[in-house]
Amino acid sequence: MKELITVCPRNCYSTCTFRVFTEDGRVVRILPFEGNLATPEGPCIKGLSYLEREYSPERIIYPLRRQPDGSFARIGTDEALTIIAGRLVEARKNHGPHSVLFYKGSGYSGLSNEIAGSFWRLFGGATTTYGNLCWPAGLEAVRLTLGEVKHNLPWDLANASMIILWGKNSAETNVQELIHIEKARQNGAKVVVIDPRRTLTADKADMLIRPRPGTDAALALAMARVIIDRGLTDKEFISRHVSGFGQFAASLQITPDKAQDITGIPAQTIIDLAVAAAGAGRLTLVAGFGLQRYTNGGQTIRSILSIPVITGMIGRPGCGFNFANLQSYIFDEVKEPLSYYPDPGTDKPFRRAISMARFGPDFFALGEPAIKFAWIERGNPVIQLPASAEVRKALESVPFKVVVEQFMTDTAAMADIILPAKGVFEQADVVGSYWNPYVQYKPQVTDPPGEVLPESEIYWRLAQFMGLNTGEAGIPAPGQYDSWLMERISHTPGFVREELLQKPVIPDQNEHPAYGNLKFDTPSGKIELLSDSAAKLWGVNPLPTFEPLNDLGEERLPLRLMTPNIASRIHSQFGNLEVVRSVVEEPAWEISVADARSRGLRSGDRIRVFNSRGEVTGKVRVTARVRSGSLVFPNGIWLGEGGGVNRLIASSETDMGHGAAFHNTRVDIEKLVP
Ligand SMILES: Nc1nc2c(c(=O)[nH]1)N[C@H]1C(S)=C(S)[C@@H](COP(=O)(O)OP(=O)(O)OC[C@H]3O[C@@H](n4cnc5c(=O)[nH]c(N)nc54)[C@H](O)[C@@H]3O)O[C@H]1N2
Ligand SMILES: Nc1nc2c(c(=O)[nH]1)N[C@H]1C(S)=C(S)[C@@H](COP(=O)(O)OP(=O)(O)OC[C@H]3O[C@@H](n4cnc5c(=O)[nH]c(N)nc54)[C@H](O)[C@@H]3O)O[C@H]1N2
Ligand SMILES: [Mo]
Repeated sequence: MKELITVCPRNCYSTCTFRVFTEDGRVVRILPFEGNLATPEGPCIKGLSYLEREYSPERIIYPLRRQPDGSFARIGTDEALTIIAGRLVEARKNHGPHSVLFYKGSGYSGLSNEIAGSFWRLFGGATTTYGNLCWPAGLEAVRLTLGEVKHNLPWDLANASMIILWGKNSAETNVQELIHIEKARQNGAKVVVIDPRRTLTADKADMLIRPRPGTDAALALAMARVIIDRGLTDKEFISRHVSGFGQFAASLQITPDKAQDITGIPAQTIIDLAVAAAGAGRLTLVAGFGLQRYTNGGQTIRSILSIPVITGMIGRPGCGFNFANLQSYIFDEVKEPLSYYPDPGTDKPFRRAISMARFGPDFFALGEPAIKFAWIERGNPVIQLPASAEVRKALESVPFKVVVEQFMTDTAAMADIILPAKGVFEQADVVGSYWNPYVQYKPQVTDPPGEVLPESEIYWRLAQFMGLNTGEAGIPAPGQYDSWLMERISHTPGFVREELLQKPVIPDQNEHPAYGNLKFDTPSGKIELLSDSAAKLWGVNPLPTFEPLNDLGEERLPLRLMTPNIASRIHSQFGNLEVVRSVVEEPAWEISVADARSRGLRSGDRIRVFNSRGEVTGKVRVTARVRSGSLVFPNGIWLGEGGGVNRLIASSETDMGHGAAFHNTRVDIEKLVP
């Protein structure tokens, strides 16, 4: 048996390291790698399921072409690439390069993804997307306040005396974080969860606080007011390191009583929580991504962040604000937060871009040239983008579509040609993370099956068919890929290449505790509670404020729709695997006991969920885990399994960062008679 150390390249906080064993070129076993202090217990069920995923009989391993009757048939790789190259050249010649849409999702992370950008640049540009479905409102809120987006090492949580998991469901979306939270608890720390749902994480906490969705800023600002009114701030820290404190303090209109009306949390609970947080000594506040997927998401994160700021809990062990840690995310464009926004000055010649959150309306507003060719990789936009019915219509209007995929997803099913995508073990790469501080090398472990080619090679071959000169373009020839990767790493400061090939490496420049030198890369050089940039860039109040949710014209609908992530999937991935199906319940529409009773619903009943945008049908599950007034269904469920929640969701952006305000949605339901 051969053993290698590798890493899971999914878009997930944890980015687990694991040991993989092969026999006769086939992966036979996966075990934890204890040397990664963030993920010593190894991967979750999804990582373990790679044993099945890579060899699944449902995997697409040959190029497929749509037939006149709508079915797919296998074709040769050269034939597929010749057809694609011909279509690309034709589109560019007749309509210009911007008639080609390049859409990339978040299905795979690794340095090799850069090669796609090199190809489309060499092609002469394309229409692409800007913004992001995931986290940009929060990233921008943290950047505006602290200058950079980083936090302490994951295992530093063990040093905290109080941990507030604010809209973070670690037990499902970052399960390894619980290892460090459990250590803190053993050391006597108190753990509080703030989430409208009674999550699996809440089951492991000392206290659960359940605000109405989208009202967290009111809760946070009321807490800040209590802390200030009672003289519990860190005055020296504020005078040295915080800009705008006076204006912030003077602006706080939300009393605990008022916050009770807005959030539904008793005023006394708000006061007690504020006093406990200010007196904790070592408070780490961990904010998830779910609560910033609202029209007020950026302002919400700024409001919550004010609590560790005014109590001086920044730049010390056991303290801080954990949203994302981009210190090892060194290869991804988001490192320069504004660089992926449309920049008419520099970007236009190469790129025409539409907002990811507003994909449907922006697509139809594109003007000339219209999209004649779409290339989709690493993503499943037909079900993961908001207003998905419009997204489908947009893609239906495109005469020729290529999807690079491992499985027959709802998006792949719309392709004219499907190119099979590489599996996790089939190409070497380097992977960063937004939580795990390590940069990790992912060796090639097995050969790809069938005619699977990694994207780097698809692009190189395609360029040859099109007569493009890849020489200087950063698109390595097949035999040159490994040296391309090593060359690329060698430009990154703080790397010992040989060490990286052996085990995960924390870059030299990793700062711990984060902001330990108390230097902040903001215009004032201080932490900015008052941010002129926030007002200038995004048109929001320069101070953190509570903004009631914009209900997008559907105020009268009774239920707020929440579409969180679940343990058994990464968004739309993994749900098709036998091992995953064998351990999880079928997805169902979760509703509170009170809302179920008033509608005469019982678990197992079928319902129609609807609003002005569309409808979805499915089974209900009545549960005490859901707050009354909310309806919960996970995102990522395929259409054939009863998914399609994004049909109900509007294409609206968050207040900053061009994120998607998925959770602003209101719906109504109706019992279906069997
Ligand atoms: N197993 C698994 N792990 C994952 C993923 C996955 O799909 N599955 N996805 C990965 C990716 S790409 C991402 S972006 C992250 C997502 O990780 P998170 O963003 O943390 O996950 P979500 O489930 O969207 O939201 C977290 C919690 O926020 C709560 N929430 C929603 N609205 C509010 C609100 O208004 N106030 C408060 N206080 N809480 C609220 C939800 O109930 C949920 O429990 O996880 C990563 N890890
Ligand atoms: N309603 C609602 N919708 C949401 C969210 C929500 O909270 N609510 N969350 C949003 C968030 S946070 C995110 S990050 C997005 C995620 O949405 P997407 O970015 O679309 O990501 P995935 O659903 O993970 O799908 C990725 C696809 O990539 C494929 N893939 C995997 N590896 C490779 C590879 O190496 N090459 C290629 N070519 N393909 C590969 C997988 O098979 C999978 O089909 O969804 C968003 N959608
Ligand atoms: Mo995400």
